[in-house]
Amino acid sequence: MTHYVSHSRRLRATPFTPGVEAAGVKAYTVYNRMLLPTVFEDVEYDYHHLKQHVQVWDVSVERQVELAGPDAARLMQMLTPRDLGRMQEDQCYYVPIINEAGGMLNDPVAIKHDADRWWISIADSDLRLWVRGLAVGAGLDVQVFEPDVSPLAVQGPKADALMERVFGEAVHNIRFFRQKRLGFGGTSFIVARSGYSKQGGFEIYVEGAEHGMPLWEALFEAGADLNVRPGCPNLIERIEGGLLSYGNDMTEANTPLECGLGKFCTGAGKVDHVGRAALARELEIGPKQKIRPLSIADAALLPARTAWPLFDGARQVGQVTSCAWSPDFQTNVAIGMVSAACDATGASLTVITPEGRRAARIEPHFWC
Ligand code: THG
Repeated sequence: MTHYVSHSRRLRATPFTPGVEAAGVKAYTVYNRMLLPTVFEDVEYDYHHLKQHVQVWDVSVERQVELAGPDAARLMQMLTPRDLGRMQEDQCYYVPIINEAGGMLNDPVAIKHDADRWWISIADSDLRLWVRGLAVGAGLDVQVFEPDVSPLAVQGPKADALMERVFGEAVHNIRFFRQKRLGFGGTSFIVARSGYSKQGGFEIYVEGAEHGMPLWEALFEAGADLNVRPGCPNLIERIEGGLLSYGNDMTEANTPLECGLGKFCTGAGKVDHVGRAALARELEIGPKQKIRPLSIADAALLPARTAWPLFDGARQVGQVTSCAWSPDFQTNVAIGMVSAACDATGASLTVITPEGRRAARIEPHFWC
């Protein structure tokens, strides 16, 4: 199956699109109404390279929702059950965002500039509208808008080496999910140790689209002998690592407890956030289903385009939401939403895939 993408203003390009296309991007997906590369060489080649070297990723689709004003901190805490009370000004927090019924609206990274200014680095849903609606409804003194910020990720085992060459030794002192403002050319960017892979690395929040290509070019020039390549979030690697994909592995129909994000609900019952009562109720009775790592037997399966029903004998106990063949583990690695009644590790299940019925097993943990 080969298709083309029809371009228009509605499907936004990014500040790095000229670099991505000159490098020969082979496929895109659409995320937050913007282009997200998914393949450069092929998914398996990109996967091995990511685990061995260093890649530069155009993740501009991680759009920022900026909260600015005297009520920014109050609004930010209304949005999430994670307790933000002790968050330092150089920290980034992975925060579940839920509606009044406890349903997941997004699973972004929050960046605190100071009490009056925050960025929410969003997954694929129109979160800005919800945030602005809440601000208007509650009569808060805060601006809510999408700033001209485009994240560029540097991921892989050689990310520290490459980043040092462009931003200096200060990069080594940035701890996991912390950020520092570092100079580049005549400007400076927030650089965080974070990113949508388990291989380590950084995200550079590029402020001002005009700075995109100069930074892209500087990274490729500095990294030639490190075998730097353009890359993108890799389906195989992110499933092995258990990194969730909003819209795929969970939707508004799921709660943070179902998604395994209970450990981020540190403010449950303590702070005032939308969905507090619903979350409290669920904490008492426990989630009815949970995200689980699954392996699926036999030959390589094509990626899932729909949820695949999962059975224990004749009883449906859930669905597989993401799947890929893992060259390193020589099995199909998958993420599924499985009934809590059936979450015994090792449970033998059956999954109905477009390529037929397969044996599936709940794994004790994700692969890396
Ligand atoms: N970085 C930034 N923005 C993002 C993403 C990102 N926006 C979209 C999407 N990714 C949001 N979803 C996630 C999912 C997982 C993580 C971050 C954002 C993540 N999780 C780590 C984990 O699960 O191991 C660590 C979480 C923690 O310990 O705090 O990194 O990638 N800017």
